[in-house]
Amino acid sequence: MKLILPALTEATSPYWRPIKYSLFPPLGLATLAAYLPPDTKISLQDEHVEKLNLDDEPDLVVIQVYITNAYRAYEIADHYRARGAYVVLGGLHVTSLPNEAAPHGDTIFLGPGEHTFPQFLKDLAAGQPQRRYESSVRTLKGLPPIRRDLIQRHRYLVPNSIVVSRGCPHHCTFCYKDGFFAGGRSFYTQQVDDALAEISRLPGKHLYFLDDHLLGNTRFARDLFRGMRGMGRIFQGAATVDSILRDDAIEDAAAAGLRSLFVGFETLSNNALADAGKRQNLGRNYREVVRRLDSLGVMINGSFVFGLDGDDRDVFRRTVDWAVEVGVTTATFHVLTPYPGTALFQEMESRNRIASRNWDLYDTRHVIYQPLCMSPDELKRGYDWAYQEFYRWSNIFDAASAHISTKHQLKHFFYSAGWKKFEPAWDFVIRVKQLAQLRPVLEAVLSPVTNRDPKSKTNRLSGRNQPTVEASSATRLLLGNLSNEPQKHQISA
Ligand code: B12
Ligand code: SF4
Repeated sequence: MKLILPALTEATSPYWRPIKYSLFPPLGLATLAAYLPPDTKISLQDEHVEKLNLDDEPDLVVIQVYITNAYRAYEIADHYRARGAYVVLGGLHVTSLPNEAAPHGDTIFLGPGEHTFPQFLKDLAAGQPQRRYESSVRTLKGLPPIRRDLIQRHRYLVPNSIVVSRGCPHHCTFCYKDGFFAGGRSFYTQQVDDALAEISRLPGKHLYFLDDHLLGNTRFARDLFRGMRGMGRIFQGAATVDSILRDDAIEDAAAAGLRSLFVGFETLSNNALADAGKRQNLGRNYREVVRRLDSLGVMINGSFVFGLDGDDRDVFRRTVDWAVEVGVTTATFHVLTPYPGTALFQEMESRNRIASRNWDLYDTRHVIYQPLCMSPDELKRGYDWAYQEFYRWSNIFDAASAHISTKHQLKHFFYSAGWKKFEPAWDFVIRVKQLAQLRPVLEAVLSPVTNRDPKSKTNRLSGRNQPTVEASSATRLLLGNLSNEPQKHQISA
């Protein structure tokens, strides 16, 4: 039996970042593999990190299809069907466009696979597999332990990725979530004890929770984090702005080892938030979000979307300036992308605003629709500019200086620079298969910060526009001349 995560066509493009694709192993497939009989001979291949062996002759081939790997997934599926294998396809893109996927598979799956895949295996064993399975039973109770033994840990920087919930309680119009979970619950968690058991099975210290919204269920989150205290873990995850301000779950998370958080700010405009159905962000004080995380020593990966209907040509500079000023550690910018199956796609399609159906381009880096307040070219150039600008040495330095403690400043600097400024070094380490050697470095950068640093008195978020003299001079000493860059250039968009 063979399980495959095909790589995206973009693997040959100049934007290809091997490190981004060597972060996480194929968790979805390892989850499905747990339902196979223990004596099955299984091969799990991830094309992002290894060359596929396509000369074998498996009986059953299981392929996971995202939007940007869809064409490659279909190609591999056709190949194995021609060799006589039984091929099944599932995942987000198959769920969005089942009719497109169906001709390439013997069976297709819509939605999460925890209930349908074991049912299919029974039907297959009985010689009566169906053409199509749609998930409706949604529970993570009794989930068998993920087959992590099939994962080649040495190929990933973060082999300990984990999900303890599925979906999200919110309904943003651009998100994959509502389409993927249609026909059943769209947000549910594991039992806390099961989640803790899965965590304790993971070796090492560092974990990355890939849940859409780790604080989506406050009670679950609190119990989970309280159970994790004393486990000596450090971890990263994702949550919404409202959940950070809502209660003290974020403090429990920090006490349990949370060191960096992906936060969906998306836009600084209230109108754009309302348009995108992102009600949970409306009227929230973003600075307060940053201040709270900063006070807990949690670094921020801020997510921002460009091209929402209210966005004009100034949106790029406004966003980057804000992110640098408040001290966002890393920023992930996206060109608004209407994924098929979302409310946004339907809306744009009904207004003839979809400009391309080439799924390879649906990677949040290309403009595949007609924006309202600028041209597609302006949007693309503004997006490129924002990345360049945010990750200029001088801006990395400035953003790092926004924090309260010196240690947080240094961590910010190394994390942000390490992620974006040393691409050739990452490529080399991946080529010589030594990624695992860098895990202790990552763990060191994620080590705790106590904001009782005597040298730190205030920061920009608490009202002053400059970091404390002592703190910034310590950072400057360490960083030397790195920030000696020319003046900021004008936005090209
Ligand atoms: C980790 C992650 C990545 C990692 C790699 C993932 C990996 N190695 O598996 C990296 C960083 C490389 C990445 C990259 C990208 N990602 Co990504 N990623 C995720 C994330 C956060 C978690 C995925 C995960 O592990 N989920 C947990 C597991 C358990 O769930 P799962 O993988 O979906 O598998 C379940 C089901 O889908 C189903 N299933 C899947 N396959 C099959 C097959 C069969 C036969 C069956 C029965 C069932 C089945 O069963 C599994 C168990 O329930 C998701 C968000 C999310 N919550 O899913 C986004 C997400 C998948 N990514 C997304 C996107 C857009 C991208 C990028 C294009 C972004 C970019 N700008 O570069 C790239 C391209 C990826 C590609 N290869 O094409 C979108 C996909 C949208 C879409 N409609 O396809 C998502 C949903 C994020 C979002 N909210 O928009 N990503
Ligand atoms: S909060 Fe995030 S995961 Fe939840 S619906 Fe909105 S974009 Fe999707």
